[in-house]
Amino acid sequence: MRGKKGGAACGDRVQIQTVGSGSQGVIERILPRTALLYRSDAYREKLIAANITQVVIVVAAVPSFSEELINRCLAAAENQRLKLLIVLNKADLVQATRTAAAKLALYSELGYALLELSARDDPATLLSYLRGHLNVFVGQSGMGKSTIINALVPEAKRATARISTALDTGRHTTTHARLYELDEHSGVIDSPGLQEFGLYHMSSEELAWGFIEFRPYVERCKFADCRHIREPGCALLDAVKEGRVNRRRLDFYQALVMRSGAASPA
Ligand SMILES: Nc1nc2c(ncn2[C@@H]2O[C@H](COP(=O)(O)OP(=O)(O)OP(=O)(O)O)[C@@H](O)[C@H]2O)c(=O)[nH]1
Ligand SMILES: [Mg+2]
Ligand SMILES: [Zn+2]
Repeated sequence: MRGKKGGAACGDRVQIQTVGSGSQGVIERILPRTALLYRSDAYREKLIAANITQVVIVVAAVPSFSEELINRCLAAAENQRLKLLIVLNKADLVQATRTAAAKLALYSELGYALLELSARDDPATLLSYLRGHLNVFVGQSGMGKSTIINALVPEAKRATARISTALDTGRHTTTHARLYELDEHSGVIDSPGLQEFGLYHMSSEELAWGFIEFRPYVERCKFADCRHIREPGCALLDAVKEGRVNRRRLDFYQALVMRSGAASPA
């Protein structure tokens, strides 16, 4: 990258100028992106991947996964108009997977594709979901993102590592995102395990949009700038009370709005 370092994300298309014998080059310009998945806190943004069309959230029963992180990924991806797929990996751990699957049932009820598999036996079932997309695999450390990618793309030879059972976490084995082609029209990006998925850059309006089942209700609230916390005439709060929207999702949304200090719509 010429000048200031950084700025490009895995999946970016760039214009380069070759230097010397032509075996090296400098990035002159990042071409316009169709999508950008990134996270942020109050101080900075961290790019995850660019130009992707589908986000594959990889979870597993062991180590235990954070449902809050799933909701954050969903909200970010929805706001980039990306397709989503949730993969429950390590299905060979039968007992633990059953409990995890029960938790995830909510997301398939919402309409998200949910696929149970084991990277150890048959990740090929995943291929049909990935074709035709530039996919980015995201999730906590130790869920098996790199193991699945190795099974799909043997040349990838991504490092993988045993999880820490003492800490119930992965070991942050993958340190850099990398793109692998599946065929001419499809690719997968392996990315480092996420501990957090800050959404500081999203307004409360965008956050609410990121919860797909809220959409029919939020436009019926009495106040146009309703943040759906405890405002009178809030159609979303009514929908939750009447059991038409799952309370767990409202809780995740409200925690996000409060914690990220999300701005009210202008
Ligand atoms: N039992 C079982 N273990 C698996 C499966 N997939 C992956 N693992 C194991 O889970 C551990 C973590 O796998 P990784 O592929 O390194 O996980 P990751 O998501 O890439 O982790 P980071 O790179 O740290 O984000 C390794 O010991 C894998 O062998 C699976 O389907 N079943
Ligand atoms: Mg990895
Ligand atoms: Zn409302």
